[in-house]
Amino acid sequence: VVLPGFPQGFRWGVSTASYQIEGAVREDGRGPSIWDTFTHQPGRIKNGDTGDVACDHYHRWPEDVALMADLGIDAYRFSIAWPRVQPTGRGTPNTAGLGFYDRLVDALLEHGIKPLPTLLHWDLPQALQDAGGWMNRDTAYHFADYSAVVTARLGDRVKSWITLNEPIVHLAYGYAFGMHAPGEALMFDAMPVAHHQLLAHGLATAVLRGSGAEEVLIANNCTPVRAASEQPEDAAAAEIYDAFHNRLFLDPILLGTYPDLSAMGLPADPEFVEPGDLEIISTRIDGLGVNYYNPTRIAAADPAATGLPFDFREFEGVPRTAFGWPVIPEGLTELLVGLKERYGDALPPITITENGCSTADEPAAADEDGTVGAVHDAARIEYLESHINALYRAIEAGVDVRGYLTWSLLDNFEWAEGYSQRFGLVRVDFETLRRIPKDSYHWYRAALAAQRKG
Ligand code: GCO
Repeated sequence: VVLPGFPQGFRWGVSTASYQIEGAVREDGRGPSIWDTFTHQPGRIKNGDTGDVACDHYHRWPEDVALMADLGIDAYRFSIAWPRVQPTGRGTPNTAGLGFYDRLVDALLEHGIKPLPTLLHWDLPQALQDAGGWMNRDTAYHFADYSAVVTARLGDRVKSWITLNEPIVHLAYGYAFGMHAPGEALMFDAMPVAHHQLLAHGLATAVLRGSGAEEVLIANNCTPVRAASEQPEDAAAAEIYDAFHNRLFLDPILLGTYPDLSAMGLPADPEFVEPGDLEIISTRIDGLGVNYYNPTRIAAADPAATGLPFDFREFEGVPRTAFGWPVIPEGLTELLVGLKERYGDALPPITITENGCSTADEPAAADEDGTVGAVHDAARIEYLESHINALYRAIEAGVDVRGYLTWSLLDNFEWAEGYSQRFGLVRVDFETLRRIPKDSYHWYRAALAAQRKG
């Protein structure tokens, strides 16, 4: 394995999310989430897949922790299912649900793996959705209360927290365009969803810190935006998209201001932003979680025709993942260096909280040495190696990056794609739920061992 030597203390790990792996959706008092509702609506998810069983991690977690221990990671990012902790999103905590995460945290610590929980990776309790979900400002306050409940139980052992996962994707896919739960297609009338998630993040940051957290992060999906041509219209459209995708969830937190989104119909002073909100939202964070998959290429569009002031264009002549996503590792260097240029001293240390790819791998019938069932996911190894190298170049260029967590430990429920896109270092046979470490697992293990040797 040829990787450069990363700084001492750099954290290596893997990421997962509750609804994507846990299954056991009706056990131990868990309430329904918006993803339970959505996946059971006909036509929403490829092949009619649901997260009812997923990887059955809720029962098989000891095996999964053993896989992580053997992998030799420093940190594990998982998410806590709010409806396990508060089945209706508010009120008395469900101790059985909390107990699951309690045991998981203990097992991780026993193996020297630092737990890095995300408080919400999209699986909002359905009862809160029934009251408007993230369109309703109250959800932000419920989230702060939920954060207090979780830290009261885990905060003695968990010192690093991530508030929300990818508020931009939840806004866009969940509320504006409707391909994710809750399946709303409000277009830019969905903008309160951005603000209320940001408010929730700020309120929870204060709660977490008040109860002894040493590190609070948010995990944002970030993409470097490239204009499709040198035409000024395309450059302007790329600026708008950058403001929407990246700056909408970074400027308020890091600078205490909203970017100009007038081109997307957001007034300069929307009524849902109340006095004092931006101070709460810009509560200092200790780290920025960056989820990176690929850059985005944007051309101008006529909003009258498409409803959008930008249009997505494919990158040409680049390799693609099984999902069809372009593989452009230098986009990661570009992104991180760009963040540093834009935010300067306001940029906290970065952790890559997701990066990975789907591959169409199948277990091999039999290898020459007689091994049966190995999974030769060479494309994933190449993806990881090139992106980790790109990350290193950003560090060399002076960006403060403290960790890299790959998406994902296991093949899992990939949202609207169901089980058809496999992102795991470990293959999951969704018939038998058997785990099979892929070649990339063995590669990552060797890479981490080499880092430890220095
Ligand atoms: C996220 C991501 C993950 C996905 C991964 C591959 O929001 O954090 O959507 O949950 O599985 O990004 O698409």
